[in-house]
Parts: sequence; structure tokens; C-alpha cells
Amino acid sequence: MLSIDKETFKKDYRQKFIEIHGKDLDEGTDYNKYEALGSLVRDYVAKMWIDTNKKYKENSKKQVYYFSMEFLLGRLLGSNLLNLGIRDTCKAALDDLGIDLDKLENLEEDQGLGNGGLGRLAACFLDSMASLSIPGHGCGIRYKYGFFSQKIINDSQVEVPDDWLKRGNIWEIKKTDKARVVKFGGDVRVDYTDGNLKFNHTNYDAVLAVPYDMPIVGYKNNVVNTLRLWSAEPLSNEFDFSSFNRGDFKKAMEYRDSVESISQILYPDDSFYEGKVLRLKQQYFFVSAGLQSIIHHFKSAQGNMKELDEKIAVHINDTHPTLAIPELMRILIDEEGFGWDTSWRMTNNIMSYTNHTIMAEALEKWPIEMFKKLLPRIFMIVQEIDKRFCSELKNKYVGQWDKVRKMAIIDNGYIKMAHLAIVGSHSVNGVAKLHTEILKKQEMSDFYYCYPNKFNNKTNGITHRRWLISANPKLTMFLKEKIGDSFITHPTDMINFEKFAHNIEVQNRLRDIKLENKRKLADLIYKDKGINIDISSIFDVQIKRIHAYKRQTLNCLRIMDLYNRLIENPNLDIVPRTFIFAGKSAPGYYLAKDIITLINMVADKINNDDRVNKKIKVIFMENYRVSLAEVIIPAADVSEQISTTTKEASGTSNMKFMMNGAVTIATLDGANVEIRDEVGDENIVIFGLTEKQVLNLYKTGGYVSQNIINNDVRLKKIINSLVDGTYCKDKNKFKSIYENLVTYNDEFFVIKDFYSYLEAQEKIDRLYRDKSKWQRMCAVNIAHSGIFSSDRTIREYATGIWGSKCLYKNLE
Ligand code: 26Q
Repeated sequence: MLSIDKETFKKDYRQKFIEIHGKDLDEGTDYNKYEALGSLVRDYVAKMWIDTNKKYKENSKKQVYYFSMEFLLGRLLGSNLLNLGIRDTCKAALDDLGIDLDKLENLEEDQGLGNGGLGRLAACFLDSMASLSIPGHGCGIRYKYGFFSQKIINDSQVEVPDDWLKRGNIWEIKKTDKARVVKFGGDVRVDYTDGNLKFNHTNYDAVLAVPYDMPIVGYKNNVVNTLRLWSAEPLSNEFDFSSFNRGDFKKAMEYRDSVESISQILYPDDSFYEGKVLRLKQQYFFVSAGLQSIIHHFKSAQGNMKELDEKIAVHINDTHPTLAIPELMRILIDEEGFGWDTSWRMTNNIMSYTNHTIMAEALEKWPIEMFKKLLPRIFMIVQEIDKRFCSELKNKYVGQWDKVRKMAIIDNGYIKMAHLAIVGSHSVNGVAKLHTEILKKQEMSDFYYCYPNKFNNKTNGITHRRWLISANPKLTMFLKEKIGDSFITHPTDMINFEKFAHNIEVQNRLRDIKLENKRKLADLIYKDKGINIDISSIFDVQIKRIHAYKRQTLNCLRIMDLYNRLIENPNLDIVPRTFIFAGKSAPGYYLAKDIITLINMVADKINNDDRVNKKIKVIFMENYRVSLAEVIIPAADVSEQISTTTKEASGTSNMKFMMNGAVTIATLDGANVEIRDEVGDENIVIFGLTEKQVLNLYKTGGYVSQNIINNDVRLKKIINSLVDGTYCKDKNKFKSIYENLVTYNDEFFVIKDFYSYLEAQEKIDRLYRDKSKWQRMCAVNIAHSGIFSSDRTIREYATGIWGSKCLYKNLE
């Protein structure tokens, strides 16, 4: 572990400042100070990084590569200081110099290279792998523009490009010498020489993949792993300006643009799959560059290619990196000279795949013609995989053509990526128990029947280092005071806190800490929106991507109902509440955008109505991102996890809230089920349809939302207020939401679950009034949250899927 005292730190910092800015500290701007600090921290990390790589080389342990289109890291300065173990020293040193560390940390741009849950999970996993000293690295794309930044203008979402690199990125190191060439398009000529088939790829467009490496620092263990992100550049010899005439110049520019577009943008859709050729290019681009560099590294360390599958594991995060399977086959066959069977065995041993969704509309499939044109050799390999797989199926299911067709990788003009991922991997996992069961029983039942041993569950987790220690220092201090600090490295030790749940003093302290966190959030809300909120009100929070299945609409409808009731009865006795929302909609997802507008318009109406605004307020916070979540979550009293049962694969914010002592109101969906099992029914508020009821309603079609609405005055009033000008002069504004619930029969059972949800909310009200009982629930939630640390999840992946060994500790 890095050991450094305050005085040395001050000296190093001053020196660093002068070195990179060529002026004295007191002449510098805050941003200069941030840059100098980042740069100093990077120096500290650099030595450990080199040492770690040396150790990995010496002891030749299995290396894991986590392939993901998204890594939603957020800010790194704070977490690097924490993991290096020098945060306190640094804070004290900067204090002496009259510099506020928190302020500098807030200057860092979020690294927003992800949409939501899946990308953030990848970031938590990197942190856990490094902290458990597992040789595990990330591989992805260095998007020039991250996930768009959201502005709310006239109550609606407006997307603004996220130019996160405009002031540079202190954490990355460009490795020009490690660049690789990725080939698109062209022709494949098959030659038969010396009794072997040879595949010659010609006339292709070459793209240079240039890696940018970022250090992933383990928690106080001297381990620094690598996140390698690839950027697309033109190949210099194909982009030669020196001898151009007009036509060539134009061509050269076009070539440059088309190449650079590959790593230009992150696709902002996380639910509806669209078959864009650029997306396919992105996928092959990073997968090919990543695998080429892994193999190159392996060989240059004198690795024996025959043992490749004992020395590396490649994990594919959803189907997005599935091309890793045929690409590895290509490298093994075409470049390394292995036969098909050996290559297939090795590929299968190396690859594993996680599924993150059961929403049919999100499943990736590529039109054959597009695929073949862009990736001719890869297409041949996929075809061969499909042919062999189908012939295996035909032997197994004699005469059952339908079944074979249903399971085929290539069918009806499309290549189904999930099928390819399952067939090509030795492990397929879901992300929560319920989700895995649904995969096995429903969505992937045919495959489960074929390969029961491939399927397994790995319930998601979150890094408690960022989501507790770093985001909630006050709660962390208090936990240390009560149960010692073993929970820092063994998060399940938080269970030792449970015995204090009944202790009045502890309850009071928990309440005070929460109140301080609420004040901090209230200050931020005041600064951003000029709205004063009451910190003694219940902070009731729903923050996540906006999506019909996540049912922000349900939350909003009950707020509209409460508003109606408060107007009818000004003396209605409720605990004051502040409803807090945040989240982005995919730019083309019009219904979700309308939901954002509805929440904002309901907020305008309620916040400006003096008849009710002492009791309730509604806040939509702009531009939800990791660093904002870090402020909101520690301040939450109530965590809204209200997706339609069966639709949320796991959810991970549910875990973050629980760890910070919020009480969950939830459907029995995703990991909520496991949270309930941990804390017990008396420490969570559950409502809504069960899995069986939902599946049954979908199957039988026995649900007509209109029937419920027509027979219910209260519901009728709320639903009508969507289209009668109550919230927006333009009566058509929320017609889409109205029609979704009424005309199109409410696919996600918002109306069906409405009263059950209201009852649950009333229960929350009752529980909150009993101050002692409430704090007891919070304490039990905190105490039981350790199991949801991603350290537990990563241990399960390492032992159950990757077969990895860690550098320093035992995994058991
Ligand atoms: C696919 C094709 C084309 C363009 C975009 C995409 C795309 C991008 C992102 C599809 C899906 C995503 C992200 C999905 C996601 O975040 N899923 C969430 O994963 C979490 C981690 O496992 C779970 O907790 C959530 O339940 C799940 O919704």
C-alpha cells in the first residue's frame, strides 16, 4: 500500500503543479489545481501499475478480459485516492494549502461511457476485480462523445452532446505502439494448398485501432489492472495528403470521417434494438482489436498457444461483444493454423456470456446481407458454427424442424446474437435469481434443455467502496465506530450492525446522518432549480432510465391522485413528502420523453400551488449521471423499485439505496426478491402482481385496463386529467400516455397495480410516523446489504465461471 505523509504530499503536489503549469500554485485556477492533483495521483499509480503487470507476467495466472460496449465509470479522482489509501492525507495536505479537495473532485467530468445499469455494473466489476487482486481487465470503446447530457427545457428533455474530452482526460495513456489493424468489407478468397484450406481476405478497408489505457486501482492492495478503450483512426498510409489532387483529397477526408465515426458516439438506446451498420462496426472494431492485442500479449510473454484456454478468459457483457466468438475462431484458424475442432473447443472454454434482459424487443439480430458485406470472413465462420449446431440439433430432435429452426443462429434472414453467444460460450448467466429462472423456464428454455450445465445465476452487486464509503462518509464513519472496520474489506460483516437496530441512540444517529445528507441534496436542488424543499419531509426517490416497464408513470399517477385528494381535503393527514425523479430517455423513445414532460409539468403545478406545496413537492433533477446519484442516494428515505414484475432483470440502484439505509417499496421483480429475502417482509414494502400472475395475464390476455378505469371514479379522474388540460394547456401533450394506458391496454399493468401501490405508499406513511421503527428498518437494511457488494458477485464469477486465481488473497 502506498504510504505517504502529509508533508511529503504537499511537497510533491507543489512540485507537480509547477512542473505541469509553469507557474506558482497561488496563481493557478481551481481547474489547474485539479489537473495537478490528478497528474500526481497518476504518478503514484504508475509504479504500482508496472509492478502489477510484472507480477502477472511472472506468475502467469489466468487473465480475465471483461468485454463490454459500455463502462460507466463516473469520476475517478475520489475513488483512486480512496483505493490508494491516501484520501485523508491528501485532504489534510490540501487543507493546509487552502485548497478544498471536494471542490476539486467536483471539477472532474463524469466518464459517462454507458447508458445505465449494464455499463455501471461493468465499472463496479472492474473495481471489485482489482480490489480482490484478480487479474481482470476491461476492454471497450473510447467514445469521443459519451452518453448525452440532458437539459430540461420547457419541461422536456433536450439532448446535448457530451464532450467529455474537451479538457483532456488525465487518467488515460495513449499507447500508439500497441495499435492494431481491423479489417472491414472486401472479399475472401479460398485457396486449397498443401491439403489445407486457406482464407485470403483482400480489398478490405483497414481501420487503425489505437488503445487508451486507464489504471483500475485496487483497494489498498498495490494492484492496478487495466481498462483498455479503443479509438478508431485512419491508417496513415491510406490517408496521405502529400500527393493528393482534388478528388483524392475529398476521398481522404471522407475516409477519415468514416473511420473516426466508429468511435464517435455511444448509442443512447438501451431497450429497443435498431440494426444500424455503424453499431455492428463498433462491435467488431473493439472485439477484433481487443482479441488481437490479447493474443499478441500472450505470445510475446512466451505463452504456448495450445494452452491459451487455460490462461485467458473472455467475458461478454450482454450480446454486444458476441462477435468475439467468431473473431477468436478466425484468429485461431486463419492466423494460428489450428483446426476447427481444436479452435472451437478453446473458444468455448474461453468465452462466457451474461444476459441482462428478457425484453424481446431488445434482442440483437443482424440482417445477413449487412453482416456479410461488412464482415465477410466472420460471416463464413458464423455460417459454419450454425451449420454444425443445426446438424447436432437435427440428430437430437429428429423430425422436429420447427424446434431446429427456432434455435438456429441464422434464421429468416437474420443472425441471432443471443443464440450465437449461448452456443459459443461455456457459461450463460442471468443477473438475479428470478431473472435466471425466467431465462431457463421461458426465454431460453430450449437452450437450457440442451445445455442445462451452461446456465447459472450471478446476482448483480455494487461496489460498496464507491456507493457507501465514498458517497456516504458520515454513515461509513458511524459504522466503523459501532462495528469496527472489517466491513470495509469484508462487506458481509455489516451484519454486525444489526444488533444495534433496536438501540435508540443508534437510531437517532442514523436519523441525523440522513438529515445531513438530505440537507446537502436540498442545497444542490436549491442551487440548480431555486426550489426550497423541506428536509423533514420523506425523500421519496425514483432515479433510473425512463422506460415504460420501470413505471415512472405509476409513481406519477399516484402523485396526481394525492394532489387531487389534498385539494379535496386540505386537512388530509399525510407525512410531507418530496418526490424526487431523475433519468434520461432514449432520444427516439417518444413515450418516455412524454413521461419526463408529464413529471415536470405535474411538478410545476404542485410546487406552485400554495394549497398543497407545504405538504408535497415534486423535483425532476436534470442530467442523471453517476456523480449525481452519489449525492441523491445517501439522502433517500424511500427507494422506488416498481417495475412490472418479470421485466427488470436485476436492478442495481435498489442495492445502492438499501446500503445507504433507505426503505424499499418494490414489486417482487429482479433482485428486489433477494433484498426481501435478506431483510425480511417487515423491513421492505412489497406490492403488486406476482411473477405467476403477470405471466398468466400475458398468456390468457384476461386484462382490460378500461374496465378498471371505467368503474373507478378516482382513477377516471386522474386518467382524464392527462388529456383535459389540467397539467398542460395542450390537451394532446399526454395523449400518448393516455392511449398507452387506456387504448392500448396498459402493457405494463400500471392500472392493475395502482391500488396495491397506493396501499403500499400508505404503509410507508404509517411506518415513517413511527420514528423508531423506521430507523430500525433502515438499520436492518444497511446491515443486510453486504451480500450485494460486487466483491461477492465477482468472487462467484471468478470461481464459478472464469476459473481465476487472485494474486494475493484466497478467493474463498
Ligand atoms: C443494443 C443494441 C443497439 C443499441 C443499444 C443496445 C443496448 C445498449 C445498452 C441494449 C441494452 C443496453 C443496456 C441494458 C441494461 O442496462 N440493462 C440492465 O442491466 C442491469 C445490469 O445487469 C440490470 O440490473 C438491469 O435490470 C437491466 O435493465
